[in-house]
Amino acid sequence: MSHDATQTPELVAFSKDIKALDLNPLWERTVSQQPGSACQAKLWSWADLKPQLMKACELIGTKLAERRVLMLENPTMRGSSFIANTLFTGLQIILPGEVAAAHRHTPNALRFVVEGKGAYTAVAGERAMMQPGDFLVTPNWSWHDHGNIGNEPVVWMDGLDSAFTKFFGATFREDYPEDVQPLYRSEGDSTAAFGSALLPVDYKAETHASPILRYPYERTCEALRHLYKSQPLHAAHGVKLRYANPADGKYPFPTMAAFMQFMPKGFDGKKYRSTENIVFNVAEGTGTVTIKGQSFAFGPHDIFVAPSWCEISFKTNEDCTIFSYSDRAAQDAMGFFRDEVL
Ligand code: GTQ
Repeated sequence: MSHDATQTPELVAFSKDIKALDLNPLWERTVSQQPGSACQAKLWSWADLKPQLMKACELIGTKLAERRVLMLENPTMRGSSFIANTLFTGLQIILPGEVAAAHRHTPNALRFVVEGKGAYTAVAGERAMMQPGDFLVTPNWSWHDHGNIGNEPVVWMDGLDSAFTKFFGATFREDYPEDVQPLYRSEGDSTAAFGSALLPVDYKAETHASPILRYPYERTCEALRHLYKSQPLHAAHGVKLRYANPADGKYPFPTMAAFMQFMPKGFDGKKYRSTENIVFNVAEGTGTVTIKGQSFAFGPHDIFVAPSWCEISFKTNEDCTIFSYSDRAAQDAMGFFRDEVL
């Protein structure tokens, strides 16, 4: 129906009258009923990020900052602290000898290790050393603290679903009474119990998050390399695997999915789009990504965001291994997820 047909003097007067009651006619709806969001595609280069992280180290300690994190904010969402409607992305740096004190919160968090060795995260009584390329899980409401017992700065990317808790009005946080939580499991316990396609015989999931604390980079790369040699490439993704919650085969979080993909040198991928909001972090390799017609050259440790329903395609100059996370878990659970290769 044409807009004009709904603009008779009677209807205009009616619309005006009901406004006083905080009512609006659906036939004048201005909100778009199409996929996609107002968010922008953007790439943050490691060349810009690293110096600012080092500068932050000179200016503030982890005692004062609690977490020394630079938040990557979508230019269309200034002041929100979010990189897309549904996702938070931070870059965290911790210096040798520093501790990021124990706390817990209702948002789930993931870590993707970018650079440096010698840092650990402790989650619910178990410590895991973090190596570059590792993907780590911090289930919601679990106590967590981080520390660096090595001799170089360590940087990782934090992905949180805090946009969800904010949306629902369900954000809670608490400090642990000590800086460092007591450890009551041995390092490697969660890997031994859940990390080999085996489960403890009477295991019943207590949370929706994966019981695996650390998904090591070497094992992920081994799997990708094997499949690259034995199977045809996906036209848009190359070889792409999703990190699984071993307890149910679903996602590591009820909200967020995480992935690693391998695209060989010279890969010229098809365009793809999905309803996911996706954040990428380049583990290895260089190439060009085109998002909604905008091309970005990328290299190791660059971070870029592809908002919902943006066409995305990859071209590589070298073998590329790229981590990503998205809101696909939540969209799948709600039946909203759609995607297509174009
Ligand atoms: O390491 O616990 O980027 O609580 C934002 C909030 C990291 C963390 C962030 C957090 C953390």
